[in-house]
Amino acid sequence: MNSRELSDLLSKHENIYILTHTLPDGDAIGSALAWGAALRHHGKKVRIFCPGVIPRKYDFLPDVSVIEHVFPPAPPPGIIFILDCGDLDRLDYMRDRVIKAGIIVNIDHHGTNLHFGDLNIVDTSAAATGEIIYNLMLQLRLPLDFGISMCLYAAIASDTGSFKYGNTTSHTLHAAAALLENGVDPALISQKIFDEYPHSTIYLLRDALATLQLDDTLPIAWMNLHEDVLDDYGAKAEELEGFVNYAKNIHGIEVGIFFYHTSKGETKVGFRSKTVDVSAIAGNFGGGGHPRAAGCTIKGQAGPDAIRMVIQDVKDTLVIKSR
Ligand SMILES: [Mn+2]
Repeated sequence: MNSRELSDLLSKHENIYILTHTLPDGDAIGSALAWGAALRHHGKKVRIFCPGVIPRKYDFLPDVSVIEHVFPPAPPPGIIFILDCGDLDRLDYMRDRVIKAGIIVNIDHHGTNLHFGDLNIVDTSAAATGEIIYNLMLQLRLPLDFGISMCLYAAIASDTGSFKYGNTTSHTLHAAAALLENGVDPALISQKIFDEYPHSTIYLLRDALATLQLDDTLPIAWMNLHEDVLDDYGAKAEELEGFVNYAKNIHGIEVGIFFYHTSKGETKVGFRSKTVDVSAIAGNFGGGGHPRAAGCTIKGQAGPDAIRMVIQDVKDTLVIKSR
């Protein structure tokens, strides 16, 4: 049982380092803050790290300002919790320091998780890492106060698209119900996470939709944007989150793809699908994720060639699937 090993480990260590992934989403941030608060209340010395800017829409989460962006070169020994990361590359520039820093506990729900930890708590049936943290807190009898409940609710609401996606299970809803009983305001959280955006976001969306293309024969739709456009509007890359769904949600489309060409000369690709396993397609390009939501980065290519290469791979996958 994972929780037994985990509680043994926790009884032996005072210093706790919690990390989550680059381009953090609500699950990454909410899970890390909740787990951090739970262990801090349990008497541990906790530090939380993220190799990326925390989007401003999460400013309402308690203690979000404690998240640090530089991992120390030689921190006092302790337990390193890596949350919501399928592989260590998701730690971006922090990776090399982190893997030398101590015992790694990998807590994640991605089907593509590489089990890189000394202890791996990987539950692919969980809708969110926040749902796993919720389970662990019950198993370890750690109290769920209002702040922790809010962070966990934000985490679970994020990864389920407000309980709309197929990953939502009865257990997910039981967890959410328990969090609401602790006083969480679901309307406030969905407004903060889903329903508010800066002016720049809507201009970016307009420009992205102007590039929308549908394949002539196969149910694939895609859009692209270049980082230069973001600079024009003073926008941040995090504002692109969710754009890919406009392609996927088109009636009759199976796979929606969003291509983001960076000034560094690479293309970040986001896939969403209705039934096709896009984590396998992302995997062909060194990426990963979930069957219905995945991503990869094409290094050294930021233009039509990257798009052609990926679209061809998606087409091949759909043709093989239809046979
Ligand atoms: Mn997640």
